[in-house]
Parts: sequence; C-alpha cells; structure tokens
Amino acid sequence: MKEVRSKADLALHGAAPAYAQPLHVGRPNVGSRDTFMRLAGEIFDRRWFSNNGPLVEEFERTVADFLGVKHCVAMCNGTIALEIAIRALGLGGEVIVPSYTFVATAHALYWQGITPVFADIDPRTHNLDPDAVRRMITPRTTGIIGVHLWGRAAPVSELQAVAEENGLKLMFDAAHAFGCSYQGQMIGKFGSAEVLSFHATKFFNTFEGGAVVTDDDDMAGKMRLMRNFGFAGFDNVIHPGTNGKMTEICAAMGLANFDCLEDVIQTNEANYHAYSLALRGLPGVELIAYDAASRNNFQYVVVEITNGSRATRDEIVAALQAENVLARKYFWPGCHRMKPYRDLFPHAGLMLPHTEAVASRVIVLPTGGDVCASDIEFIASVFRQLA
Ligand code: T4K
Repeated sequence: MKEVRSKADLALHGAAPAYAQPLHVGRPNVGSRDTFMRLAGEIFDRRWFSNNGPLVEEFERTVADFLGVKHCVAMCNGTIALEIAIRALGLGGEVIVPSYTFVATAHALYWQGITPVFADIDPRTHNLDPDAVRRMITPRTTGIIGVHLWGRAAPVSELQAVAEENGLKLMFDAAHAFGCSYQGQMIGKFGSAEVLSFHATKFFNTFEGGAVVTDDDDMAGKMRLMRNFGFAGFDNVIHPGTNGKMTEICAAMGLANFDCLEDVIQTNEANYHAYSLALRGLPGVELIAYDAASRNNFQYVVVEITNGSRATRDEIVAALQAENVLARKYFWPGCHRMKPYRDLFPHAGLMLPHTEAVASRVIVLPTGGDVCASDIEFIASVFRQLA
C-alpha cells in the first residue's frame, strides 16, 4: 500500500491508484484448507458428488444444531432456497417485502408470478418498518418476508404481530444473518422459516449455497421433495419440483468453514472497531451500529454519508474506487427503482421515502481477513480528505 497522499493527489485526479490489486467488499472467508482437502479426497473416493450425499447430510445437521432448529434443508444457493421456501409456505398474490434489500428477495417472488409489494424501512435500522408494512396490506396480501439486513435482526416480534392480526404468513430472508442472534436466540428460529445464503461473499460460504431452516416438519418434508424434482425414490415423483440440491463439494467447504466461524467474527469485529476509531468525529460520516446485546457477524461495514459531509456519497465511492478500493453502494437504488419493478410500480418511491434516502447514503467498505489496519487507515484518510 502506498503512503497517504494529499487530496490533490487522489487517484481520481490522475495519480496511480493506491492499490495495484483491488481491495474488494465480499472477499470469501476461508476456513481450514486441510479439512476441505481431506473431505474433497473422500468425495472422489466415494464417487458420490450430489443428491443428498453424506457430507450434505452432515452439513445440514451441523447447521441445524448450531442454530437450534429442527430442520436445515441445504440448497444450491440462497435465491433458490427463497423460491422453494416461498412455494412451500404457499405464498401467492401479493407479498410484502422491503425494497431496500438485494434484488433476489424480490426476484424470488416475481419469478413465481407473485407480486412483491415494497414497504418502507426504519431509517435507523434499515429494516422493515412494521407500520409501513401495515399500510401496504391489501385483500391480495398473503405474507410478509422480513430481511435481517446487514445481519441486524428485523423487528421480529412486531412483524409477527402484524402477520397474526391480519392472517398473513411470515418468513425471513436471513441471507446476511448466519451466526447472528435476536433477543438471545439465534436467527433461524423466527417466522415459519428463515432462508440463509452461503454465497462466496457471505460471512460463511459454501462457494455457492443456501438453506432453509425451520421447525415445521411438514414444510421441511415438502422442501426436500421440491429441491429434488419432487422425487420420493426411483421413478416416483409425488410433487412438482426443481433442482435446488447442494453438491458434496459445497458441503465440504461449509464443514471446513465451520471450524473458523468464531475467528472470522473476531477479525470482522476488530476491523469494525478499527473503522469506528478511524472515522470517528468526521462530520457527515456515520458507521452503523451493531447491538452489543446480540451476536453479530460484522460482515458488513456500512457507512452513511449525511448532509454534514462536504463530499457526496457518490464522490466518496468514486474516489475510493479510483484507488482500487471497490467500496459498494449496496443496495442502491432499491429494488423498486430496478426495471422490472419500476415498470410494475412507477410511483413506488412516493411510499418509500426512507428507502430512497438510505439507499442514497450508504457505502459498504471492505472487511474480512484480507483487510489490515493500514488498509483501514488508508480508507479513512480518503474520507478525511473528502468528507
Ligand atoms: N437475499 C439477500 C438479502 C442477499 O443479500 C442475497 C445475496 C440473497 C438473498 C441471495 O443469495 P444467493 O442466491 O446469492 O446465495 C453479491 C452476491 O452475489 C450476493 O450473493 C449477495 N446477496 C449480494 C449482497 O452481494 P454482487 O452483485 O455485489 O456480487 P459480486 O459478484 O459483485 O461480488 C462482490 C465482490 O466480492 C466483488 O467485488 C468481488 C468479491 N468476490 C466475489 C466472489 C463471487 C470475491 O472476491 N470472490 C468471489 O468468489 O452480489
């Protein structure tokens, strides 16, 4: 890494970028390579690569025990896991979701002919606002999907109350929240089901992967059928289905990564505190807080740029990217402004003022094992020069 330069020298103004190789948001966390290689060797020896192999079964038990849930149904990715959970739960018509989320939450509904109806968020938590959810309920509404954005729990109890009062089903997109807790309980226990993503960029990865966790025996049974074309034994299809299976090599990665969960949290938490110190006191630069009473995985370092800053969010992102620090504007511009949903609801923004404001303020910064103290100091220096 180069020495910190003056504002005039920022790469934006023609100097070479500080990093020859990009510093990414979402670098995969890697656990025990020895465990992975050993398990990969066993896969070759067994010649059993997919279709509910022994490693997938072990992985499912490990995840279910870790979260304290009855069932973990492992899948090929979080998006398919969402789609299958949505079908198994019997959602249809309209389902209320936040717009401020990764687009997969909305796509998983729309792809199945269900209308995602976007409700606004609480600007403090970036999660669904239960009152905004109430306002979006119509006679066609069948359910609510809460998202635990950044691993911070959605308002689970309040959303449960809204669902019960209105006869709606409730499930959660917990793609960011593996290893996090809410009121003393691991996320994974809430609603009818929760959906995890184990994508490479997530706190915990299986290269690609996902799972639905639930205490509901009936739903788990249906999802096991659905992820394997509805097969119940050779030649016997008893349910419509798709191919949502997790492979053995992905389960091996998951088992190898389990050994390092706590180490990753420690690294992420240390980075988070280093960012917090380095950015402290900068006007208009606010690092989002994690609730000290909950377990967090600290996978996302999320900064909001507010009016006090001299530079806009986009100017800061451009300056960082020019230095090869690939900071991200997650989840800009909000699902409702993406073409498929803009076409569906051209004026949705009128109902989503907090979503629009937050989406225009957020920068997500690199963290994980690839990021060291001097990187954080450099990134903070870019903020200091601009903000
Ligand atoms: N619900 C929510 C709330 C989600 O956030 C997501 C996924 C889902 C559902 C769906 O789950 P999956 O079907 O994905 O399991 C990334 C991820 O692709 C996506 O999984 C994730 N959310 C989202 C928040 O972030 P992009 O478009 O930013 O990905 P990409 O390819 O730009 O990768 C981000 C950075 O990570 C890159 O700068 C490079 C780095 N990277 C990426 C990969 C894949 C690596 O260093 N190594 C790698 O192998 O969406």
